[in-house]
Amino acid sequence: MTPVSKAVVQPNSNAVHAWRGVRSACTRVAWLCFAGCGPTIPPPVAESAPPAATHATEPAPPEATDNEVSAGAPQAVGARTSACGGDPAENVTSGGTPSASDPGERAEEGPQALFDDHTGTKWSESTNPTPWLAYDLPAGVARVVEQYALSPVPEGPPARDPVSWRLEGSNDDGPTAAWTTLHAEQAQHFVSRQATMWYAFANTRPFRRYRFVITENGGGPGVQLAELGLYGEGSPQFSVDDAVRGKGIDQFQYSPGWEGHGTGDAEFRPPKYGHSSSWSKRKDEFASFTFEGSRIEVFGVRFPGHGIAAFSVDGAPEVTSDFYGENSGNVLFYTSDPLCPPGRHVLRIRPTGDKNPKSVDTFVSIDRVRVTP
Ligand SMILES: [Ca+2]
Ligand SMILES: [Ca+2]
Repeated sequence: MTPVSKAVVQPNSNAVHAWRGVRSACTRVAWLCFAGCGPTIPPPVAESAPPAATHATEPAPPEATDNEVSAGAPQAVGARTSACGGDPAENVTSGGTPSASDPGERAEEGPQALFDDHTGTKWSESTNPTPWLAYDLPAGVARVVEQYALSPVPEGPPARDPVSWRLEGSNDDGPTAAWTTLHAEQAQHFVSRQATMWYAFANTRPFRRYRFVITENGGGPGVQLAELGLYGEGSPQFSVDDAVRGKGIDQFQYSPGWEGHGTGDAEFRPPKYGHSSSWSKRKDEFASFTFEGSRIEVFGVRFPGHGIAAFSVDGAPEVTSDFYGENSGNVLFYTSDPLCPPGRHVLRIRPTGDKNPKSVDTFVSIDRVRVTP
């Protein structure tokens, strides 16, 4: 196999995009999606005690290490799915039961936080560098998983990121279950704290249980992870944080009247996706987001001092939504109509300067978008 690496530094932003691939005879690909600046990665340490659970009594499937790292939307596995006559790839982590080798540092930092579609919540444990976490599908349900996504904790540190791991499946119950290795990776590093890394692998077998076994972390105490998504065949939905800026696909552009974009407001309620938000109250200021897909959704921050925003795709008539609320919250404020056939589109968002009479101001605050391919 011949490793290939390539990196591009985009002008007019701090974004660094890089991709590297390893070619093989495998017909599937694994891929990573990211944007932003690369963290400093400390050297790894030697692996400590392995997970207590049993492992791999079934033969491993063919090697699936044909990796590509790219800036942009996840690459579809199998048939393309979209909002135009088909559902996106199913995220199988719904209605089941998560578990982990170690309890979270805090009650809200247990494994359930990995499956809430929000990078402002995390699974965190402070001592074991090689923990495992598992997801049992609802009783009687088995699904074929062919791709998965990892989102880092926005504020880091990289020393607590997973670096090497294997993903396993099982149809057995109990602590002596036999696990089949579906995919394994080594020496992986998030390129930015807004990164989501996507991997795909060849699999045709449905499993009731999936387990993510971390075999190496970044050298620090314990492991943290914000999200783990397990997907079937097709094109999965994906989120882009408001802090991912640039002139390319799947990036935000803001006119000068917008503020924020940083990743340092973790302490402010409500929890923000990526621990960042972008806000403006000036009606002549625009935020725009270019994407390729069939639907876009906008999540923002509800607050007592927020006003009314206007949304438009490709210059179509605007649709308005009120960001005011008596209590703060993280809310889906806009869902586009299906954009068929899937293609390239530009979303624009602006504060209207109008507000609910109960609101004390006219701010509009964006947290993230979710794109349906
Ligand atoms: Ca989460
Ligand atoms: Ca955000």
